[in-house]
Amino acid sequence: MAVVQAFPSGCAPTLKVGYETAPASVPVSGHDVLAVIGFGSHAAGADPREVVVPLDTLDGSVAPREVWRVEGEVSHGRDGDMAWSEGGGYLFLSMRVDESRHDGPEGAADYAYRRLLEGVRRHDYPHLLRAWNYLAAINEGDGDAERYRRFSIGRTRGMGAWPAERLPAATAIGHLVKDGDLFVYALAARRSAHPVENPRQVSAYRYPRQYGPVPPSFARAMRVDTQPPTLLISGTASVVGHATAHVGDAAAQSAETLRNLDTLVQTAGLGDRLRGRGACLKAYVRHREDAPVLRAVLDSAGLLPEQVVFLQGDICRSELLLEIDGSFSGA
Ligand code: 3EB
Repeated sequence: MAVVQAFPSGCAPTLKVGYETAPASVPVSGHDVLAVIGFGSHAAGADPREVVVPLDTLDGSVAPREVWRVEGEVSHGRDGDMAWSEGGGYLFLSMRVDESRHDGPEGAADYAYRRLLEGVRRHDYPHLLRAWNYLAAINEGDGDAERYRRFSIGRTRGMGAWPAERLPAATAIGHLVKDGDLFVYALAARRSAHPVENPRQVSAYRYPRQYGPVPPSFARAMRVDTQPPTLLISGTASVVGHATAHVGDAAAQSAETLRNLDTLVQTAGLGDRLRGRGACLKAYVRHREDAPVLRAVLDSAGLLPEQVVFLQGDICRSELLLEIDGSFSGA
């Protein structure tokens, strides 16, 4: 008789992500919970697995929590200012950095990424899959003084000699808390995954000089060979080649963003487009009034309302009106 294996050989361990609706006051429960991401202005609880990102929903509703579950027992704790949780082949790390103690976004990002890389090494999860970054006033400052660019420089410096072909998928979004902290959290794994680039776009780590002194350190997506596979999708916007497409036109930016998402799903070999089943997305919208047009585009693509959380946030290029990130499992 065949031995029952926890995972078929050649597969990555189970990773589940989904939105769960429960009041913020209800603590995280379940030994299989690796991470819980809440959105809003409430404080995070004492559990090191919990992060609360200071972004509000566009309609004033309470955002559902994004819950990451693994197969197996999760242990968790804190190492100074970094929270960690690990189990089932995955590691989650999170930090909240006061920029004023690091001389601004550049120093704060440098510090945060040094700490994250220390964490992945110490816990021995060498494969960085996904990183999320939320910082205040992301578009403040002109040209290379823009806070996003300063953040990006610091991130690259903090990552040191990390090779481009091993960069994680990422998100960088502006939150609206004046002088608020830099929030950084990341998912790493024991087993390697596959970076996916978008053939419609120049890889971000090869962006030309006009977008800043150093190109941003991220992959467009990461395919994890769970069964079925999981695609961790970076912040995706109306960028074609390296240029912003459809400046000032939220409807056209929405459609272009969806084309980019569909292309990532196809390129990763997960089907011909991003369909409702298996999607868990966050839609970041700069101007509240642009939310309905984006929602209409996502609806017509077959995405279900409960699979998309709409958040008010600023995008890292000031001409970008909206951005979508998340995960997709299927095929
Ligand atoms: C773009 O496509 C939009 O700096 O981590 C998207 C996702 C963007 C992640 C990052 C930036 C980042 O260039 C910007």
